[in-house]
Formats: sequence, structure tokens, C-alpha cells
Amino acid sequence: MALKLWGRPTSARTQKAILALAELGMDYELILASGTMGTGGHVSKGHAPYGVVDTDAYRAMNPNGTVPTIDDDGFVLWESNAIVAYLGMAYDPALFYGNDTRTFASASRWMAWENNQLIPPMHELVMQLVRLPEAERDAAITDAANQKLIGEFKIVEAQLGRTDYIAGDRWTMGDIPLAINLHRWHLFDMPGPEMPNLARYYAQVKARPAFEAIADPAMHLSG
Ligand SMILES: N[C@@H](CCC(=O)N[C@@H](CS)C(=O)NCC(=O)O)C(=O)O
Repeated sequence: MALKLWGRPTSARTQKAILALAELGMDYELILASGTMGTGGHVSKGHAPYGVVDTDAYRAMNPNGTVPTIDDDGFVLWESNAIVAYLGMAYDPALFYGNDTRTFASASRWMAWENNQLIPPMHELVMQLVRLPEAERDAAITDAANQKLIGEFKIVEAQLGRTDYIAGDRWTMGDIPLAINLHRWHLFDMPGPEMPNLARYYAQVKARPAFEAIADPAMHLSG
């Protein structure tokens, strides 16, 4: 039975699962689910959401009512970074972390960092730039979120001066969340300082065949 993934293609966290599955070359069934977005766009603009997340059956799997959630042959899991780590450990530990405990720990550290440091300002940006109705947008909030993001990307820039990828000199699962956030930020075309290591890294992660699964600008700019 193919793995089931509940989520929406415009969700950066759902995209982590999509990119991980593409890296693994796995087939899966995507079930559209969301309380905030649907085919037309965001609920703040009056569009109907995909739904599903408020049903009893979904809440029994994921009491948060958020996406993504997976069901892999009866094993249900939510939390996007846990999903990425699970898929790697279950299906290709060599690819995802060199089958090495310290590489796993280092990649996990950058995934937790992404959840804590990158996602909050990135969420602010996506709301201000694409999801909210124009009348509800605030240039000062956009600018503050971009400045916060630049500060975080400078930490990545310094790390990438020491290593080719975020958790060492080889690609790991730690590059999955970072690549998605970086791609989204480039598509937003926000002002920022020159960060040559980050630019080099963005070209590297974009060149991976699996990147195609999350490359479509519509997955990042639709609101
Ligand atoms: N920490 C959770 C957060 C999950 C989360 O907030 N997901 C967002 C999408 S990126 C969501 O469900 N938004 C509301 C919705 O689409 O209904 C994770 O990483 O999976």
C-alpha cells in the first residue's frame, strides 16, 4: 500500500515530506488537507479550505489539526521534521545521514533550528507577501520579518563557509528544510546582503533531481 501524505502543496512543512519522498524515489498518495487554504487560495480572501483537518478521523491521527501527517502502512506520524527523519531512517539511512549517529544528530540540530528560527519569520513573510488581502498587509511587518530572516541566514552563511552542506561536506536530511526556505526566500525576491556561500549552496541543492518536486513557484507564491 502506497504511503499516504495529508497536506497541501503550498505548505512549506508539507513540502519537506514531498522533498524527502522525492529524494527516496517513493510513490505516495497526497490527500489535500488544510484549515487555511484551498484550491482558490487563503481563507482570509474568502476561499474555502481543503478541509479534512477538522474531521474526527484526522484529529484521531493528528490532534493538532495541522499538516503534514503521514500513514506508512499503519504507522501514523505528524511533525514535518520527524517525518523527514523517519523516512530517512526507514528507507535510506545512508542517503539521509550517511548511516552515522553524529551526522544524524547534526542534521537533526539544523532541522530543529529551522523549525524554531526560520519558520516564524518565513511564515510572516508568506502571509504579508502572498496570502493576506492587500488591505491587511503591513510593510513594516514585512521588513522586520525579512531582517530577522537575513540574521538567521547569516548563521547559515558562516556555516557554509566551513562545510559544503549544512551538516557537513555531504548532502543530508538537514538540507531538506533549509533548501525549501531558501528557495521560497529567493522567489520572494526580498532585499538582502551578498551571501556568496548561501548562493553557492542554493545552486547545489537546486541541482538535485528531487528538487523538481518543490521547485514550482506556484507552490510558494500562491495565496
Ligand atoms: N511543527 C509542525 C507545524 C505544522 C503546521 O503548523 N503546519 C501548517 C502548514 S505549514 C498548517 O497546518 N497550517 C494550517 C493549515 O493549513 O490548516 C510541523 O512541522 O509539522
